[in-house]
Amino acid sequence: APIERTLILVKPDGVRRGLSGEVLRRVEAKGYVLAAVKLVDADPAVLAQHYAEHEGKPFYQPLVEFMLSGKVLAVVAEGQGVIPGFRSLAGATDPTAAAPGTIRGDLGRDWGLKVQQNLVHGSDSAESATREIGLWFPELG
Ligand code: YYY
Ligand code: MG
Repeated sequence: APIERTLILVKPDGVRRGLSGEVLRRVEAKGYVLAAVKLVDADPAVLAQHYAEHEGKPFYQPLVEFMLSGKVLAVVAEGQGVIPGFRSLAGATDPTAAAPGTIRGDLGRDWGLKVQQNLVHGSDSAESATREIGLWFPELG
């Protein structure tokens, strides 16, 4: 089987708080390999496609605005089981509920108001990973 790859984003809250390195450290410590890393200003068209499944939900517009509020670190990581593996490292979507030991559980600073500020994104399936890597890293195609 080809090496499994996932798309990781360190969101603007994580970049602003200087946690990019801490996220990459946890990914590498787990044994995953960094295949591509770049710091970007998210393209609104890429974001719209990235979050297409959430269009129309109440949190969609604030989420997109938040993702445009600062730099995003886009990462392709690879390794056996990296798609569910990074979701485990990230922890639950809501940092207030995320378990200790996870990125969101250890480092999250949300107290119920801004679930979108949960530091990281990780692809949720092989199909999502392929799609999202194509969106954020068209040059890898
Ligand atoms: O995959 P994951 O990031 O854990 O959560 P999703 O359900 O895909 O939602 C994407 C993104 O949207 C989430 O990371 C934060 C934000 N969000 C929100 O602001 N409010 C919600 N009630 C649900 C999700
Ligand atoms: Mg998701």
